[in-house]
Amino acid sequence: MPDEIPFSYAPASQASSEVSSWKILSVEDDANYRSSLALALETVEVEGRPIQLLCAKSAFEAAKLIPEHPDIGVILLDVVMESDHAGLSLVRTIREVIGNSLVRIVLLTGQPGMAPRLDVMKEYDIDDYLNKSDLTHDHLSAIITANIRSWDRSSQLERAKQGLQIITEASRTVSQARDVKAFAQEVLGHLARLLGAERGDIVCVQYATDNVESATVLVASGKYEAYAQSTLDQLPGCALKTAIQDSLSSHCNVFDQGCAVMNFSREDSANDRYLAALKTTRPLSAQEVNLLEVFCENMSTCLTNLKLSNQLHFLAYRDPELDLPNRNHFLRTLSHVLRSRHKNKHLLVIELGEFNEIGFHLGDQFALQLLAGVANVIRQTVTGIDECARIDRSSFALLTEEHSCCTQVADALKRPVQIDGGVYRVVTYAVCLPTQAFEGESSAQLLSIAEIAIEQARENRTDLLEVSEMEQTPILQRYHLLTRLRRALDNGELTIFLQPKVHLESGTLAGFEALVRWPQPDGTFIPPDQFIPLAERGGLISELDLQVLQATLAAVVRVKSEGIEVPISFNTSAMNLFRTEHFEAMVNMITSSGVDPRLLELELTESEAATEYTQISCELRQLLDMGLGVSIDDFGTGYSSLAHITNLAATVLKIDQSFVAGIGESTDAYHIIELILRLTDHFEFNVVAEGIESETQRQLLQRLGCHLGQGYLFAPPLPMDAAIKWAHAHQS
Ligand code: G
Ligand code: G
Ligand code: MN
Repeated sequence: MPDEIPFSYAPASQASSEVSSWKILSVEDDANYRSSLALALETVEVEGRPIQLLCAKSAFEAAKLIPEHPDIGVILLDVVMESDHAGLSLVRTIREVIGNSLVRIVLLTGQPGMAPRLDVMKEYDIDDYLNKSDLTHDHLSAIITANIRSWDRSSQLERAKQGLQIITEASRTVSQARDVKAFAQEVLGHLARLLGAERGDIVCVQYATDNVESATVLVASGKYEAYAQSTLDQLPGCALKTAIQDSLSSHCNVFDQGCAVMNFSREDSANDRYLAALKTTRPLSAQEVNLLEVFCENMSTCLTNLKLSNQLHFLAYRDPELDLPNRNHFLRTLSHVLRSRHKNKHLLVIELGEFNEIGFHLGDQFALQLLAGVANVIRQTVTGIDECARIDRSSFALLTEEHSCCTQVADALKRPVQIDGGVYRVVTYAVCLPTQAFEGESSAQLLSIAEIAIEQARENRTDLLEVSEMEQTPILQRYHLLTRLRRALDNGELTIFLQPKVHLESGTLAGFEALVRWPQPDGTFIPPDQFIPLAERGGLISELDLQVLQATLAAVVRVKSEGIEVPISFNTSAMNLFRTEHFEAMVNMITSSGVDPRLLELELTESEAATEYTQISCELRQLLDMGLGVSIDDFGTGYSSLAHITNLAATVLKIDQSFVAGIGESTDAYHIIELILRLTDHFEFNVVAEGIESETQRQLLQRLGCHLGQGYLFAPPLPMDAAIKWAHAHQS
């Protein structure tokens, strides 16, 4: 529903003046049929715009074309081409490997009366079908129109969503900036991303209301980069300078063709004011202007908050958005209680569900109002409480004497919440712990136990989870595992195993992958899939990955001293690369080790958090420039599809084990691997197949042109000495 989006999107005709065409792709191996299709589409118009027909003669040709034309709206797909399965395999490739979930797929069936089964349409995410013999102009036109309209609508929504996501993210990172300059630097990056560029021609200007002539460029990027710290006067005369001057005299935002000037200062703010101005080579669309206005509004709020937090020391203990005590304050109160004789209290933590989603769809402001509504319900239900604190973006904590208060709050939140604009139903999760049962834990520990329990409550959709049976809850087990992992990291107990990567033809050594192992006193190992996700959630993943890197560097040195010179790869959770501190620590560690960077490769593994890989392109490029290899793990699953990585700085793709496992069994898996290999060739990636377990798999992969692999067929991950022995026996 468009009305629910916090800004309206403009119809395409308004967005730009020229009449562009809709792109449709026909995938069809029958030349006659292709030309009759072209003829039939010649006169079709949708919303006054003509159709541009692209053609592919095979599934492979199509798979190559689609990533190059992300604006294809509809694909007319013949089912039977190179093989009986070519059409359906291509659908999976489009959705999973190329990662295009928006394009509408219309299946063309050969025989009259042969509709594809409903379950097939659903499984393969196919939108419609058309009988080849039934190609009347009217029928075709109706199907094309309906599908183009629905694609147009969903891609506009998608763009709006991505824009809002960037804005939400911007508010988050910008709020962390400690001074105005860091703030402005963040703004540059976010603005560029909002307009879909890596870097933009952007300036941030600081001025004083009573002395506009004093305006100076605070930070700048793109072709204005050289003017950082200059006065505005020194900027050469250009359309952007004129637009900035317009804005300075009118105090308004200016959007004129390719120029946008956004004034971040509020009417009531102090004499210091800030604006950002950018210039694009093309006219801004109505939708972009809308987004920029929302961005400006948000940044103004952030700027106000930044100034406030700089000025007011007590903000350290107060949540400025809801004007409630914050996490720090609550921790102080909690440790007070734990140390006093009145420890017989109940800790209640409450989370508002889907807070981020509400923010994306209905705006941060609305989400915040709902949150405030929830806080009001809590405070009205529980009287005489010490405090109700906002301990995280979407959660509250409080302490009560009476256990019955906890159930009362949970019950009260089942009723709609009243906020300014009306009443709304909310989903909340709550956790209640008797503080007495957790003697010996610190306040921070107790609060993290409650927060891990909240995750449990969210998973099970429990509105009130009672945590009392200490030893038995999986929550506590996870918590204790996390504590042990912390200790294992402190004591340097983690080690690595090395799994060989081989040349498939000869079976000789091509490299190693370092895989973390956590040894236990009884000689067993806790497998990484049990503690990596925990480390990611528990804030230990950066430390863990750095220790593994340190061990990998040592392994390179050791292996080299044995006369073996092959690269060793180390895994890094994608979420780590989003953190500057981690990235810098990683680069420092590599540089100061003196190890030849060409003997190192970073394997980027999918994190729990959904990530926008393009945001880390810069970091990956820097590693490549240093000489490291960069490889994308588990390709074809989750977020690592072509849509996310074609523009990414990487050298290697690792085909996920699940595809390799299916290769001998399903034609589908075979075709997908074939397509991945031909596509990666096209995009110049090297490919390593993971999880090769049988000779058949190895031969099929080789036949498809895959040269490198890894798996139990050759060797499992091995301890250092065994790996060196293996290497000597399999040297090229
Ligand atoms: O070995 P295996 O069970 O060894 O590994 C399971 C998963 O854990 C793999 O997906 C692998 O990518 C991941 N993994 C292994 N070692 C590390 C590491 O050092 N850091 C990170 N982030 N992930 C790792
Ligand atoms: O996701 P990543 O590629 O980093 O993980 C490698 C994982 O695959 C590790 O858990 C490793 O132990 C495991 N592994 C390596 N070779 C094989 C294999 O041939 N078969 C299976 N099932 N797992 C494998
Ligand atoms: Mn890996």
